[in-house]
Amino acid sequence: MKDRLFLHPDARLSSCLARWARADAGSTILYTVTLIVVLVLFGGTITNRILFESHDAFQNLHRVQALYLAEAGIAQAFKEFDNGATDLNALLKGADGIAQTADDGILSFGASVSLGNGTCSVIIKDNDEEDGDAYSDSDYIVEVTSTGSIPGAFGAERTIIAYLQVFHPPNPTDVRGAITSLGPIKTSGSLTVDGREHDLNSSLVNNNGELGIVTAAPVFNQEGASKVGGTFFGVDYQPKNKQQVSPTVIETNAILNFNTPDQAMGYAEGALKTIAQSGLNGSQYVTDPANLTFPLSGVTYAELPSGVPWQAVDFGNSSGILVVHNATTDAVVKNLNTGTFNGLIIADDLVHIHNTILGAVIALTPTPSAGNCIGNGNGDVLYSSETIQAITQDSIGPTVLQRSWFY
Ligand SMILES: [Ca+2]
Ligand SMILES: [Ca+2]
Ligand SMILES: [Ca+2]
Repeated sequence: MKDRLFLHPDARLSSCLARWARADAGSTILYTVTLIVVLVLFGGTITNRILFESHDAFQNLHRVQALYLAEAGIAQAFKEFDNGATDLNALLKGADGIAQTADDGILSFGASVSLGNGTCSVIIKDNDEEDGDAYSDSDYIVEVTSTGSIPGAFGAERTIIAYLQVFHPPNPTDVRGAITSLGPIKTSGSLTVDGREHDLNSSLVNNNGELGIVTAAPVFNQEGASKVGGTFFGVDYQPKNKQQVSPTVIETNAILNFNTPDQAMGYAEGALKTIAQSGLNGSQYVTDPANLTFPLSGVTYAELPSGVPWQAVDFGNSSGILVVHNATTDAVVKNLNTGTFNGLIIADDLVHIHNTILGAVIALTPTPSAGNCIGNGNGDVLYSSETIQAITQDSIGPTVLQRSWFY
């Protein structure tokens, strides 16, 4: 008889439990391994995500920094143009004066400047003004490209292109007197013409001015109680009447090398009109003075028809460069009765200054219409190179016309 093995119920139970335990141990390992795999995958995803986010944050930070660097380059170019006369044509060709070489369009601070943890690179080019010549500027506008760069794996580069309009400020030494005229001049009434230097507040700056009257005509007529003063070779002469005036502050038969307002300013012909028409800094261009808005600022260009004088002017508190001119050099502005004008007035035919002008006056016609009388009332023409310079910088200094950002 075959022995049959009978297990005690407790033994069966423990055997069962052992099997279960073995099975359980296997599934626990599987479970643990699965969990580890899930955790590794999940952790990896999170780590990747964190890394990605931090790279993204870095890149964003660097993009912002690069944009600021590009802005700094535009600001630096602006500052350079603002510092004084800038010969755009010379700049387009670079220091070697030759077109199409490596230094073309590089400003004084160089092609690239290190700033913070990056660099900014600035280059100027002529804008497309349809003259077919990228090395000859004819509209005073140049294209400034500034690129800010942050180096490295998560670096960034941003570029700004700005169009800057740049005009030469006049050299005040070209304005040789409080009143400079290509024609004969007569002063009468109690007009005061003072070529001594005055500051922006009309206060006297000693021994630093120009002549009172400079005229290309052979004779200057001083009449009535009108007074003329000025500075001759660094010595001031107070405004005095005809009997007491120092002849040194009056120059007759002066050689004046200009016939138009642009020439008087040293600009290319047409520049002042272009600025006036652009509306830059309040500039205005009119053919009828009734259309002017006061107070004047920037360049005001009144191209008046012959024989139609602009009369009885109240300047209010005007400033800038006022041009009254036409092609036949006989535009008339007459009876500048009230208000103040700070800056430079260039007129073909200027009759009767009765207001206060701080800066200087230039008259262009060799044959004034009204008996050459530039003033017969209570006017003051106070020479101020400081005002001319400041006003011109403000009126027609460099201006950003337009900007574009590139990424
Ligand atoms: Ca060059
Ligand atoms: Ca050109
Ligand atoms: Ca241009």
